[in-house]
Amino acid sequence: MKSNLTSVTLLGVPLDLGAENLGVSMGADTFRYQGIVSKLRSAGLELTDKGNITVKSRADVPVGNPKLRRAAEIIRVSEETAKITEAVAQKGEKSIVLGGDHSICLGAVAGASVGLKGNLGIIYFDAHGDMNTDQTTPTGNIHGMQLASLMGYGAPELVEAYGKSVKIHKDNMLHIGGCDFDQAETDLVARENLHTFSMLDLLKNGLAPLLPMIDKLASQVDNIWVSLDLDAIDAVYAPGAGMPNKKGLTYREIAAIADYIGQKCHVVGVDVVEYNPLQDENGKTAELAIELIATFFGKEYSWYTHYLERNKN
Ligand SMILES: [Mn+2]
Repeated sequence: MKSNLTSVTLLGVPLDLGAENLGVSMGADTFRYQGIVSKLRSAGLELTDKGNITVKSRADVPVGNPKLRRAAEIIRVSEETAKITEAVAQKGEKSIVLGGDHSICLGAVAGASVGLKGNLGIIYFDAHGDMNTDQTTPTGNIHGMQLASLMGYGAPELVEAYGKSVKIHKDNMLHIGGCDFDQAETDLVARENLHTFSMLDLLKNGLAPLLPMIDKLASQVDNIWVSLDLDAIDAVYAPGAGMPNKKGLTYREIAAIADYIGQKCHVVGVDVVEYNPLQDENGKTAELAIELIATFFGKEYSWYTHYLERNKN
């Protein structure tokens, strides 16, 4: 019985200092209110809720360097997060990390990478590139920089958070759902030959070219982290995003991609970020996120599975 269960640690990081007041600091606790723990347990994950990392409130955190706003507290929180995801990864177990804004991904992935000695790739769903650096950022907000930082590009204090190693080798990154890259991000992708599958790629060619990209990543590394910015999903399905997106992935697209990842990849961690409960509609964004987390781990949670469960007899 127990062998069918997957041990997973759930952690909340109510950090919104990487962005400008997007209402995302309540994300993790709202997921709990929505029943994430019992719902994922019902999908077959042996979940332990570790609670939240403590984060200073915005009023108590100086902006500091305008090109790396509030970096000191973000790095402190990242390192606290990383200690936990490192320990989980070392035990061969899995993590779910709930934001917060997308800068929480920096520590979550850094810890998992250190715990797995760098044998980790990332599949990164986002409308935006999140590949600015302190040199290129138009805003100074760190939630637009962590993907670059994880690959070793940008300010040393972010790149070297939780150890000097490059956390994700650039060939082991796959970005999906982009529709709003800054020019500097487009330039970085071209210069470094980074792997991206944009909304334009999807509209031109359908999902067919994405599947071998996922297969290739899964053949290069033993472990995959999935980072889900809810703004990758169309606002019709995910209105509760920090920056709702009218050009995003539809339900059937994100569900199909998640299903493929769940079948083909050894997913060791998932973060879900930029959830703004104030903009959600009847909790439907949270419900979709819970379903997608289960799917990334190769499990099933949806109204349909519960319908089947209830009608078993
Ligand atoms: Mn993002």
